Amino acid sequence: MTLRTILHYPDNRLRQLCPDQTEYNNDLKTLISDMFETMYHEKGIGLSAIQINVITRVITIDVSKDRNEKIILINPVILDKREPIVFDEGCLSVPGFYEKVDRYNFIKYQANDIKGKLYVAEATDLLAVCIQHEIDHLNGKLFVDYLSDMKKSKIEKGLIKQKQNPESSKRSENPYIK
Ligand code: QAP
Ligand code: CO
Repeated sequence: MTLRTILHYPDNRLRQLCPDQTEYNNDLKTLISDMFETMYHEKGIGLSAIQINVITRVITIDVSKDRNEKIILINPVILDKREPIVFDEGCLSVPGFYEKVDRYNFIKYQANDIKGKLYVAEATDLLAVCIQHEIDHLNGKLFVDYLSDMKKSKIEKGLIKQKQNPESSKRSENPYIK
């Protein structure tokens, strides 16, 4: 179990297109357990491997109140999406900033499990939005890319300033955990 460092916007390493995860071995198990440890430590509900600088299509999620419902998505693909909604989103790679993003409130998706077995499932509400957000990461996309240039550059400047003066980086609680 190892806490990994999370990359922060505007780090260009977050902009890579991640290739499929093809090996289902102990390295993958270690990656996933480190991702959950890091995600829980940082009070996140979703984390993609690329956020800890591992360039592969692996996602960990837990949107439950009690933080005990682990979801693993490997090579996820959205098969169907319905019910457009606007959702106020944040990201562990964009700490302290939240903005509205257009998403879908229902998705059907496929993914591999930790043994490589393909499964199909449906998700709604926060889980559905979280999966859409995390799949964007696998394609090098961040929620700030949906915002106006003005909002985006404000966030970029804020995070660069925060890095130069780390005492100002007071991390708030994640408001998505009810
Ligand atoms: C992505 O985000 C997400 O700014 C996961 O100070 C977000 O876990 C999907 C976090 C919203 C759907 C809806 C952010 C924690 C965590 C922060 C997160 C912070 C502390 C964000
Ligand atoms: Co994110």
